[in-house]
Amino acid sequence: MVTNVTAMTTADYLALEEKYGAHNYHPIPVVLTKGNGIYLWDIEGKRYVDFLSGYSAVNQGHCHPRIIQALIEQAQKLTLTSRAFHNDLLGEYAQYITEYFGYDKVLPMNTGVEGGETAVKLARRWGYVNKGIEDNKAKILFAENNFWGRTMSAISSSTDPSSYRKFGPFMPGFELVPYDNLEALEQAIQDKNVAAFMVEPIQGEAGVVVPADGYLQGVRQLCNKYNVLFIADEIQTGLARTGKMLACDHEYVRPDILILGKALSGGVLPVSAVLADDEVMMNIKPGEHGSTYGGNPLACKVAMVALQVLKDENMAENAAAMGEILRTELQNLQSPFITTIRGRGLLNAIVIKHPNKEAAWDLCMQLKENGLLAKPTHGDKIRFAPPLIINEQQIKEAVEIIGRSLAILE
Ligand code: IF1
Repeated sequence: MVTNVTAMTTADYLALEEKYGAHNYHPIPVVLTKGNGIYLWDIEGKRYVDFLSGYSAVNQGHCHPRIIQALIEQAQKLTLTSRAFHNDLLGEYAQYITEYFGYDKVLPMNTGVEGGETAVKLARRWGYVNKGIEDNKAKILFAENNFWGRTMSAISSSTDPSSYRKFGPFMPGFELVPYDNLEALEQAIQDKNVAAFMVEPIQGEAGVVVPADGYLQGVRQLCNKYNVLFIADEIQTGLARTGKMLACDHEYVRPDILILGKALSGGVLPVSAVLADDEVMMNIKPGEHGSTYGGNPLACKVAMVALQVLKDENMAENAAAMGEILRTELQNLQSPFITTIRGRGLLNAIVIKHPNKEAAWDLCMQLKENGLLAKPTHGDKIRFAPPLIINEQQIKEAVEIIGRSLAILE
């Protein structure tokens, strides 16, 4: 047992995790102990600008006072009943979130990947009941380089070997099409056994890949034409992150099934939601789907406040404006090592070009030294996604840190 916690160093914390925790991550070696707004503090008291936002779970900023207040108040009253009984917040929450996004019904889950699983089940069921697909023949289409989590279903649709390798056998009935390619989608979607196309409006894990203008409109039209459900995975792109409440809003497109997670709780606890109209949702009857924690009163209360805060503080508008400034300021650095700056709102990535394969990691280490936290992905990309409450002054300070840190690549 650790007795003298105050004396522990960063190295001690790393060693403890390494010894007793599974090695399924390779984190930046910083041990965080406090968060507030756009800032994080490590155990040595050093402050950092958070440019990851818990992979877009803390859009509202760390420990947002209204969200934490709701959490504390509800935690002292009632946290979980299971769905064996009713609780006095689920109905209110269901009304709130369905009116907020304009769908008939919500199905509450916890993690993002459970939201994806739920959407796939809803789509298969709709395929059999409504579209008349022969039993067990339903297909779901996914885009290449998708990411929607780590369950067996999610990795069964993955094209990333580090996600699926040596975890087979895989879920049948999943097919892939290239992302941002409407011709290929039209080819695949004509198959009468296709129930749904599940897609991220901007691919997150793939490295913030923004499709061509008109792609989402095109997806919507093809889904209409061939009677296929459009499932939007907005777990990472939704909730104001890209400068609109939903990334689909950029193209005025309404998916048939909308999956939300991450910032739905402002980073406080896992809360996900699947939204759809009755034609899709009412096919699932009592006993056919659920979760112990899904729809718990603590999650319902926190999610309502987390959503309200996004609107009250105009976070979508701020993300749009600050994203423009961030990308412009990054351009102005004129770094020879940054080949691409892309993104929408405050979901952005840069691509590093450097003879050293470790350059993106080295840059992130230097960013940490200089007080900014970001994480490389796929070797050469770095995601820049600060909380949506960041202001212009803070963006400029962050870019100053980035500019200064780039010097280590020279
Ligand atoms: C990890 C990235 C982000 C997601 C989309 C569903 C889920 C996710 C579009 C599942 C999760 C995560 C999980 C996290 C890394 C991460 C990520 F690096 F992979 F790309 F966000 F940037 N759909 N994304 O992005 O949600 O079940 O995790 O709640 O460590 O696996 P979850």
